[in-house]
Amino acid sequence: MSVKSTAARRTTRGGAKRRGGEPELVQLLTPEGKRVEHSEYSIDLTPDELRGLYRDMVLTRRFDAEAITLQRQGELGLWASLLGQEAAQIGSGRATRPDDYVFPTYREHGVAWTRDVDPLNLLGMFRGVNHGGWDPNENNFHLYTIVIGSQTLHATGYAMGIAKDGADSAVIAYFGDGASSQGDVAEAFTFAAVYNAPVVFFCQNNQWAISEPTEKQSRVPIYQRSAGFGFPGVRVDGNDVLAVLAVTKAALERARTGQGPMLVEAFTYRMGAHTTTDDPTRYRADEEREQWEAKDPILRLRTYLEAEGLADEEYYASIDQESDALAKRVRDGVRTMPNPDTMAIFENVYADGHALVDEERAQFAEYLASFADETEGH
Ligand SMILES: Cc1ncc(C[n+]2csc(CCOP(=O)(O)OP(=O)(O)O)c2C)c(N)n1
Ligand SMILES: [Mg+2]
Repeated sequence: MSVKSTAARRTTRGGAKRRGGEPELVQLLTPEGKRVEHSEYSIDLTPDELRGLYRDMVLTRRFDAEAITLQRQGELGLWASLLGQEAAQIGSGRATRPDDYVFPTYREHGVAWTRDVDPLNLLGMFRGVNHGGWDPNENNFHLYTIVIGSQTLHATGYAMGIAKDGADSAVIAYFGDGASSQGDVAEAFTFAAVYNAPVVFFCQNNQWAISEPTEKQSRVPIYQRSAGFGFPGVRVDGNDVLAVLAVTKAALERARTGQGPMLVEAFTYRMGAHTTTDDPTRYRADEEREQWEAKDPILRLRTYLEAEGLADEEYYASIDQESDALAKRVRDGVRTMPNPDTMAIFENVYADGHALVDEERAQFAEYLASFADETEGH
């Protein structure tokens, strides 16, 4: 795999074209599945690597669909689907190295997949049986973060730390278009720029923050906002896994080689609801979804693979089989997840204990014991 990037510093105005006449959006695979070149970003993948990206996206989508079903069956309290964002997540996740550190939001199931986090472990928090479900340091994949934008600060602090340690790895922070309006993100941009921190800010712009459209977040395309902080930004077609991979690799390499932070805006669309508690038909037009279905990231790569003769029916059948097996493992696994001990909620609040927590623990134990008396009385 090879990637090249020349200075991704060219600033652009809000129009659809860059000054050089190239589209504002970096694209290497058109929605019709045609391979195109870009003057600043390029990538050369082997057939195995291309098929691997397809497999990653299909399995991630299947896992996601299974999780939605499990929520509908009452096995999960909530699920935040990534439907439509597979290329943005797989492309960027596959751009990372094992020694890089990833700070996700609550929706980075595809990125988790690329970091070898067992998909089953992502479900514990959504089932309410744990607060995370994986060891962040095992795969350098931080726990999911629901406080919008806060992980960009954690990522920046971490990046400043590894830079001081002299490490040659980088950090990537995921966030949404809505999060880009948060003060935390502005503060993270400031610190990252001033300290030249090796961090890539990866914004998945799905054009909505629940029911709030992107026009309410920014008067300029999101990728242009980094310019005011003093570092470059680029907009990539978030439904083009090749372009996302090329751009993110270049941004991470830039960070690793001491050139500081970069903002990558992956322009995409989540075809599903914000979460399983949301009904997007209340605020989004059906035609909008239909337009984006035509840009489906998986279909796009499949069209290309087929046109190039890189995959046959046997290959697709094997991926389908693998998807079925993953879905079954996830279904069985979630249903048999052990419930935590009720008192466990008081653990891990403070490393060395705390008088107030001790008091609350005792009160709660007494409260639970009061039910035992009632049961005995009947
Ligand atoms: C600090 C904070 N404010 C509000 C919320 C409630 N909330 C959860 S998701 C969300 C929208 C986030 O939109 P965006 O950043 O675009 O991410 P997306 O879910 O679209 O991927 C909001 C407001 C929250 N979790 N944290
Ligand atoms: Mg959004």
